[in-house]
Amino acid sequence: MIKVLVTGGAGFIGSNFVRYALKTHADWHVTTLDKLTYAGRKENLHDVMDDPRHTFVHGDICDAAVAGPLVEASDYVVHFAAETHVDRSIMAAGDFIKTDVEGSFVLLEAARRSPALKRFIQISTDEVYGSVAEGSSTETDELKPRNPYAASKAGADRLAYSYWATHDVPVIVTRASNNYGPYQFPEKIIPLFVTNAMDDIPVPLYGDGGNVRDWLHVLDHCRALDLLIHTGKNGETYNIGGGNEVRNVDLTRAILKHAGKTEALIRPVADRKGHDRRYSLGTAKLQAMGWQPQVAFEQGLRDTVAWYQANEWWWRPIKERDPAYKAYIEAQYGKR
Ligand code: NAD
Ligand code: TDX
Repeated sequence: MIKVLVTGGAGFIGSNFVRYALKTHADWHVTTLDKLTYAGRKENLHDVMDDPRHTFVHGDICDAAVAGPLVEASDYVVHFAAETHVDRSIMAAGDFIKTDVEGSFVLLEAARRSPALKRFIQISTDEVYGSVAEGSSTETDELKPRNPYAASKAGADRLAYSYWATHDVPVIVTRASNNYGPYQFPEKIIPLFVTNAMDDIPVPLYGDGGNVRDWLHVLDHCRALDLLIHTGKNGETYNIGGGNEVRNVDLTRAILKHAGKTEALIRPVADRKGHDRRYSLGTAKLQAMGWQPQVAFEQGLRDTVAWYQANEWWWRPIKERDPAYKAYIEAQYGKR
């Protein structure tokens, strides 16, 4: 059995990756290491918790006593665990530095002591390039992160690279664009807006709604990671973009249309501080390896809206019964 450690496997992308990995690779044993923060939920893995090829470990990547032996026992590490919400990093950045930078350091130190380790996939983000006025970011572009989340991810991104350059740890760095799909925590724009719309609650659109994000279906992301695990080159960085650049206002209109609601639900609110105007990824490097996104955005968005409509069991407990979530929504949007 090939032993794969997935950190942050109870989060949005991590849980989709765990499910994809178990389905795609009969010879993989997957261990999820997750702290179960507000964003990590066992419900995200409900259908694979009893799979004999999956082990769930509740623990913190910053805890070397827990994380170290798991890394040392692995063939591949796919490191998703992070604090991930830009708005929360603007409110308070401490947890981002702790988990995204220091947590990555703990894992990399363990990787350094693991001669059997074949891959360490450092999941970075397109946000490390900062706002892109024109053209698209390529992997050799300068990093210009502009919010505390992006800066902490950039720190981890280069720290991981340094462990390849210095210690020969088999690191690959990936920078993906905005993911969408099932099991995304309802603080990010798509699940927040879909679930608000279902209940006829206004959707808070920041600024003039003209900010552009590139959307990547989470399964296309998983397929790219799978390819890189098998045929990527250590020490290299790979952009993973969906090729779907959409203004937030157009995304919002599409969500409302698929949810069967009118644009009267759009509520323009004060802009995010330091709001990056546009992200855009050049993906020629990955495409040259044979990867192409397979999910068309229009269909993927329609299916994603349908998933939240069909899975109220998953999100209603968060939105209606989690006091921490309600406090966050009030702090973020109450006076906006
Ligand atoms: P998420 O917030 O849904 O999940 C993060 C997971 O990490 C949660 O399960 C959480 O419990 C876990 N976690 C947090 N701190 C931890 C710690 N100290 N120890 C162990 N587990 C911890 O995030 P996501 O959207 O699935 O993002 C996953 C990764 O992909 C992150 O590294 C993020 O920066 C990156 N990324 C995300 C996107 C996107 O659009 N969502 C795009 C590019 C890159
Ligand atoms: O209520 C909102 N209103 C709004 O207009 C929210 C939550 C967001 N927005 C805007 C801000 C962004 O321009 O929508 C866009 C997308 O926002 P988020 O869903 O918060 O994502 P973003 O800030 O782009 O970051 C995401 O993509 C890169 C992920 O959260 C990161 O983890 C990833 O690295």
